[in-house]
Amino acid sequence: MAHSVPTMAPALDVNALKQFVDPLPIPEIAQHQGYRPSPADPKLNVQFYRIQAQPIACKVHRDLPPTKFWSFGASTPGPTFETRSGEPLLVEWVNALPGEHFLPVDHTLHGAEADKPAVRTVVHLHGAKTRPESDGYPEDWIVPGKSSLYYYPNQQDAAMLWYHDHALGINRLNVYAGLLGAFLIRDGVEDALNLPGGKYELPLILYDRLLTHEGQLLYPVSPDHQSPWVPEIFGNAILVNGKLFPYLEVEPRKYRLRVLNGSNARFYNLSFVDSTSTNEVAFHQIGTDQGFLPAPVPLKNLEIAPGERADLVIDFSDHRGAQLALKNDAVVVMQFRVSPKKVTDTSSLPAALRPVPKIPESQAVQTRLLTLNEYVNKAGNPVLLLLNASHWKMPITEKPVLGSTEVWSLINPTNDSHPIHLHLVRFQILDRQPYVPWLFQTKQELHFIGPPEPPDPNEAGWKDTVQAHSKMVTRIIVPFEGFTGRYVWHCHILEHEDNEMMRPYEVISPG
Ligand SMILES: [Cu+2]
Repeated sequence: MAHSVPTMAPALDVNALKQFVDPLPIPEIAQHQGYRPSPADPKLNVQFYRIQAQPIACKVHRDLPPTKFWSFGASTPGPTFETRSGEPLLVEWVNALPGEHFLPVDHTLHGAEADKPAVRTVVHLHGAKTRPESDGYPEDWIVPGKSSLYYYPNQQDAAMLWYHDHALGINRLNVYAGLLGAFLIRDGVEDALNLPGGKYELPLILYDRLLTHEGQLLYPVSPDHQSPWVPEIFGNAILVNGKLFPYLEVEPRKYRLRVLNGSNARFYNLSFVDSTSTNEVAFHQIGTDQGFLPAPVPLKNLEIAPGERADLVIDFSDHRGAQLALKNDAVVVMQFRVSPKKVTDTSSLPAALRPVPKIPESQAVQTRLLTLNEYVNKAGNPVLLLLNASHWKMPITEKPVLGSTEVWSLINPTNDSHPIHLHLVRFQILDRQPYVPWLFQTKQELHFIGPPEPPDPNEAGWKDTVQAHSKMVTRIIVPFEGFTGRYVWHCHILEHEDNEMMRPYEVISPG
């Protein structure tokens, strides 16, 4: 990234900390508190959960004092929901936070003006097919002392979703504070695959944070006191399930790792390295944002952008007694300690997972050309980001018809890759093609300078977030299924999203 990020206070030298002294925490499974009538069918009772956003303090490393966070429940990440496709549930999302924010609110950003309450929350279940009133529309925020009751039908394929704050203008601060957690949907297709399960299936929720010498969260500010917003943030500490440099004792057998990039802005390039041989260990990706790929994809490294998920299977059986490091490029993130004792592994890595039929392009009734825009000041620093040169408050321009399929061409003239997420729907990536940005900016001409590149094999499944690369046109094909109403699409770099790189869209009824 080209932009330098100024900081307020001296940051901790994380490399001075001892590595691998804390075991990897596994977030607890969310427990329901009885049953309530379903809003879809009052004769039917569904599981009811109550999850509270609250301040906590917890240790990210043995040798640091407890860090202040905001979390859903007693830990951050919050509890993991475990549910099955077709089993609906209700969640009462409670805001039990204090009245003041502990991170720097920028009152010049849309929705975060000085007359708005400083602390606001609204929860979005990323990847869920829900009605608009339960989707966490960024303006549907609530203040401390209030709660919202959200209904999740879970009428969708097995996948790892995640819940996080989505409040307009302060979403980046609330997620950074710790308001996120995982949500697993399971189904019969998954059951039949005999993948590693139980204690052999683990979430790996990655996010980076900037820590001070006192081990507290630091959110950097710009030199402009009126507008502290910064275009991106990169932490000195990469946490896994909330710990810095954790270790995990594993058996020499297959494990299933559910990876989520929950960072505000950091893209990861992950690999597993055997400390004795320094060789990168091969693994398989079996699923993406919206569930299983057609077949396992062998990988040596995984590129994952903010908001994306990857379902991995790694086999430690050839590494008895060894230590493997999970690395982001050259940086160590965590350690796997493989026990020397031989074990029997009855789980499978099937050659075929499920069919993912390619949507023919001819099915699309409309193609939308949508630009990703970055505006810089005289010093060359970004000050605003937009989608299709439109602000949040401008009238809705994207109104797909329920049941129809569209192609969205994401035209990216900026120097950054932007992970673009659409609420409600799942989609497939058609291709990415390099083009000449100035010809499009001046004459609206799409002049391509290379062939269209198909998605990588590990992206060729159902997605809800796509990396729209710099100087490329990224085309996705989207069936608009589920519900009518107002949703959003946005960049999942949270600093971008909070500074207008988000737009409403509306699914309308046919005829
Ligand atoms: Cu962006």
